Amino acid sequence: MQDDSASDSNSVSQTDLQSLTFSEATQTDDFKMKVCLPYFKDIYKDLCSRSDDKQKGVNKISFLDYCQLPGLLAERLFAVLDVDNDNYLSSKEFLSGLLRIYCSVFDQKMKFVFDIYDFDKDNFITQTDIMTIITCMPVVRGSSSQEREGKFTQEGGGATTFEERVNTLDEMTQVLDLCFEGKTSINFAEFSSISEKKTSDMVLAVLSLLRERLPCSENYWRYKRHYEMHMRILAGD
Ligand SMILES: [Ca+2]
Ligand SMILES: [Ca+2]
Repeated sequence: MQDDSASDSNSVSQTDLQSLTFSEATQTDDFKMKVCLPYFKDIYKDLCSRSDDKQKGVNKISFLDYCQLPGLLAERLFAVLDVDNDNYLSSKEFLSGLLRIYCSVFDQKMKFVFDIYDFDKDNFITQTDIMTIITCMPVVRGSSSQEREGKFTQEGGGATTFEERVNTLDEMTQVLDLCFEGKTSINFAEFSSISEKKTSDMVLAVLSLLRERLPCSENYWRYKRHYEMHMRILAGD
C-alpha cells in the first residue's frame, strides 16, 4: 500500500483529514486513511475538473451525472453532502460524504440515511418521506447484490430486503405503520431504535442502492478484498 499523502497537491488540509476520522484507530481506520481517502480524492479531483467553478468544488450537474442514481435519490444525496448549501461540494463535503457511505460505523450510516429521508432538514421524518424515497428506487436484484447483501448483514442488517419482503405499497405502508406506532413523524433516536430492534430495511434499502450504483463501489470492494488479503499475509495466516 503506498501512501501518497505527502506528495498530494490538492487542497485537502490536514485539519480536514483529522475531522474525517470518525472512530478509534483500527485496521478499518488504516484502510480508510491509506486506501479509501486517496482513492476518493482522485475521484474528487476528476469531478472537480469538470466543474464550472473549481474553487467552490464539484458542481451539481457533474455529481448527478456521476452517481447513476434515480433522479430524486441523486438530488437527496447531493443535498445531504452539500452541508453549507452553496450548490457545490467542497473537498471536505465530498470526502466526508463518501466516508460516511463506505467507511463509517452502522450508527453513522443510520444517521446518513435518516438525513436522506429528512427532506426539509427539520430532524424529523414521516412515512411519506420514506415512501417517496423507496418508491423511486429500482428493484435491485441479481447475484452481485446478493453477495453485497451479506456484507450489510454483517453490519447488523436483516437477511432480506424491502424488495424481497415488501411486494406492494400496501404492505410497505403496513410495515411503516408498525414501525411508526401511530406517530406521524419520528426523530433520529426513534429511527435508530426501529432500525436496531425491528427492521433495518429503511436503512439498508438506501445504503445498498448507493453502494450498488455509485461507480466507485466496484473499486472500493476490490481494494477492500486486496487490503484484507494483504493484512492476512502480514499476520502470517
Ligand atoms: Ca457546499
Ligand atoms: Ca423532515
